[in-house]
Amino acid sequence: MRTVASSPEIRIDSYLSAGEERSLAYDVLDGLTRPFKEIPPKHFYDARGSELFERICELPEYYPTRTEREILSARAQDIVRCSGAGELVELGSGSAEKARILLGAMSAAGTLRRYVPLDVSESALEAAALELVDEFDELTVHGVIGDFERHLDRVPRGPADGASRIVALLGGTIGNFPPGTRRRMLRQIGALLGPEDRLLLGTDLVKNPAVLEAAYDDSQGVTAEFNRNVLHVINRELEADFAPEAFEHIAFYDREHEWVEMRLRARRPCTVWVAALGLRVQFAAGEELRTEISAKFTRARVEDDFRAAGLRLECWYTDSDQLFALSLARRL
Ligand code: SAH
Ligand code: AVI
Repeated sequence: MRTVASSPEIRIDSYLSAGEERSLAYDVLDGLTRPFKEIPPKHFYDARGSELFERICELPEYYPTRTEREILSARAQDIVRCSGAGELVELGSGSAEKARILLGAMSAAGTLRRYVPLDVSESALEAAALELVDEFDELTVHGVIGDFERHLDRVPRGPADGASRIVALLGGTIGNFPPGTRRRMLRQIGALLGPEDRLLLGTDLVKNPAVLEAAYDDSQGVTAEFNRNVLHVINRELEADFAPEAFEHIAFYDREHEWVEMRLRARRPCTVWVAALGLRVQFAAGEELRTEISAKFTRARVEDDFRAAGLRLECWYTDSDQLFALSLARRL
């Protein structure tokens, strides 16, 4: 562990560095030598990837961010009143733009104490911490730079006086895990909850495939650039020689699995050398590399996943067009 920042208001601990490079190396070695090539989506998010994601959130086609923000703005008071929480833990916090809404409601209720963001992106987490302590006088931030698949046990314990907390996983990020991993993650997140704590989970909902496909293949090509960013990350971190423009961005809705899949398709045959791994990888023309799944949910699917993870749905909040949902859950 390395403490990246320490002041009366902000402490940031990092569990990445050497461990993170190893995780990318493992994922590349494992994922690019499979019969169907695959890289997990967490490797999109270096500083450039986090900026591209912020641009995606502003796109007219990408409805999840603005819709979840609207639901939160309408329901934040309810959520804070119902939980009495004074602390917000946010997994995959990014720019913390939605946390700001919840922290505002806690501040108005007079309960606000601490924000605990956890993210792989150091740049996004540091910027968010600085902005938030400026905005809320009573707030302290304890940030954790880490991987929520490996470092949930590094999330600091809840307030010493037993005050309750909300653990949030927003934006539909839970949908980026395959179904089995998703339930395992929910169970591990559930282990962070005390009896009075709540999980706040954002899930994108099943809808017209045309709306979904446009959201992941925008007309300005920002999502395509975000998708190809993983190749830039591998080039830089593992001394590889991918030509990102030789790969076409693909996004389609898989009706059977009810998820959007993003892939990169080789426009021509290519051979890639990954120097740090001593690995040569061949792509045939048209061969695809899967870079992300983004599962879409129904209320029944969320309830089933909660039950399987030892949680129960307490409140279900959605928008008038039923595009996106926020669930408040607690331990069974
Ligand atoms: N919660 C924000 C950001 C969602 S984007 C929102 O709702 O808009 C997903 C975020 O999760 C990014 O900030 C990314 O850096 C982070 N992330 C992705 N995989 C992660 C992992 N395995 N561990 C920790 N953070 C991760
Ligand atoms: C972070 N995650 C929930 C986004 C999603 O919609 O699955 C990532 C994303 N991929 C393409 N656009 C946005």
